[in-house]
Amino acid sequence: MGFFSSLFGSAATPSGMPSFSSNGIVCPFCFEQFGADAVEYRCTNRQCDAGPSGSAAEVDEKYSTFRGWPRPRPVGHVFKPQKQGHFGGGSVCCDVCHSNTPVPICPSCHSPLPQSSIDGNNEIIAIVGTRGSGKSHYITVLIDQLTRRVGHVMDAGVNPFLTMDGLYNCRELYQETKYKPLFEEQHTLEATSRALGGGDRKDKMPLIYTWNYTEASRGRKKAFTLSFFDAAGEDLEDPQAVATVNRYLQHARGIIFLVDPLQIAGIREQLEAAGETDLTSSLRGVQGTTGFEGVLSAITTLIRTARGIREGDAIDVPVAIAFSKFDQLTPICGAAVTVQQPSPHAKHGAFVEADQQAVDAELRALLENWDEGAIVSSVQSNFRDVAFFGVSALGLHNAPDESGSVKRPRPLRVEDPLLWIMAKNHLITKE
Ligand SMILES: Nc1nc2c(ncn2[C@@H]2O[C@H](COP(=O)(O)OP(=O)(O)OP(=O)(O)O)[C@@H](O)[C@H]2O)c(=O)[nH]1
Ligand SMILES: [Mg+2]
Ligand SMILES: [Zn+2]
Ligand SMILES: [Zn+2]
Repeated sequence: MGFFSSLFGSAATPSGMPSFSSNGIVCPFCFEQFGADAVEYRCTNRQCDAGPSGSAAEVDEKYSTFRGWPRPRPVGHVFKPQKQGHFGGGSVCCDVCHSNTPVPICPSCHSPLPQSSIDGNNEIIAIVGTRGSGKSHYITVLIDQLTRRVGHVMDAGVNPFLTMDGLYNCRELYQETKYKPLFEEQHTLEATSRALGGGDRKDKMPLIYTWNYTEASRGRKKAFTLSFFDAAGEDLEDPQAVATVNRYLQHARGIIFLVDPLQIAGIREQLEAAGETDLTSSLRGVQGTTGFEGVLSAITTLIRTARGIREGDAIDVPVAIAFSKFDQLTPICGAAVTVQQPSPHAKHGAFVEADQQAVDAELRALLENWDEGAIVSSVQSNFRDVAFFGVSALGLHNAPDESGSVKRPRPLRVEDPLLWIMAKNHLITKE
């Protein structure tokens, strides 16, 4: 419960003040947790010479390692504030050049911290799933929807986080690694690289946005950080590598578990019986994967260990089980009407519970029909709060051809799982 109380705790903190709740701050880059007084700063003054005169500029080993740079680079003098507990650009001065525009950074990875994270308002939504389940395409299309449509119609500003010194620029990162290949070149994205192994890891850099909104009840301006980390399915299937995403899961406010319906035997049989034989293009990397059950158990074990929740006790993090590539299921889910309709939530400016319940009921019924009801029970036996969703990143009649070409994505309901988690955490209203 300490987890959720941190959210409410910070909501009660006067805006602009750091939250000193015992849970402290979670870095949206490395997901390490620390107290507000541990925040360090980086001087942004290019003339600032941190070393003894004539010596080389200070290299940042921590940040270079985090970014996977082959050689450590100087990116500005790092210091701890002299007077603990002072926040905001104006109140902290560089101990060398006395410049008063330093940026707050994470003590663990030296990444710049958005103000909303320093305020303790971090919303880490973990997006997990087996290899090839569609995580990268989903994140790409979800971010496009959030920044272009959903935020706007919900009266929220969804802004990519960037630093003035250009060290981190979420907009560019998203454009280069996600938007350009999928929306402009109209080609499927490559399988995500593993977390370990060094090198330039642009596709493993979390994409960080701030969601700025006005609190409905009190009219106050508020903001929280949304951090999207595109894990590799491979990492989630390998018990050794899964530790690297451990912290990410540990601090998640909610989990979006993408399930590739084509990886589920009962569904494949239905599709084959319906005469759908060409499923190959959406099945990249499926051979030899651990499958839904394996990843589910790896993730539940991690969360249990990290949060000290005993086997048998339900985990209280909301879990959205989202069937990806739902476009492929049209031939076999004739009875499901709601899930095929456009998402109503954003238009209403609130989360429409009736719609979510209808979708959830449809999907549970479909799973029963397809003899896959065991999926429902296995998720429910571990998590208290489970809802089923159907999403499509690419949209109807847009499955990639053999060369991986697609048309511009026309997504279906990609925002629903995220909005459900946000509503669960009282960040948007329900109706
Ligand atoms: N029909 C259809 N196919 C999709 C959709 N999204 C993804 N795919 C297909 O599924 C493949 C895998 O998707 P990715 O997003 O790369 O999967 P991933 O979960 O990121 O995979 P890893 O990075 O290996 O863990 C893509 O190359 C597409 O062929 C969708 O909405 N509809
Ligand atoms: Mg991927
Ligand atoms: Zn960090
Ligand atoms: Zn300085």
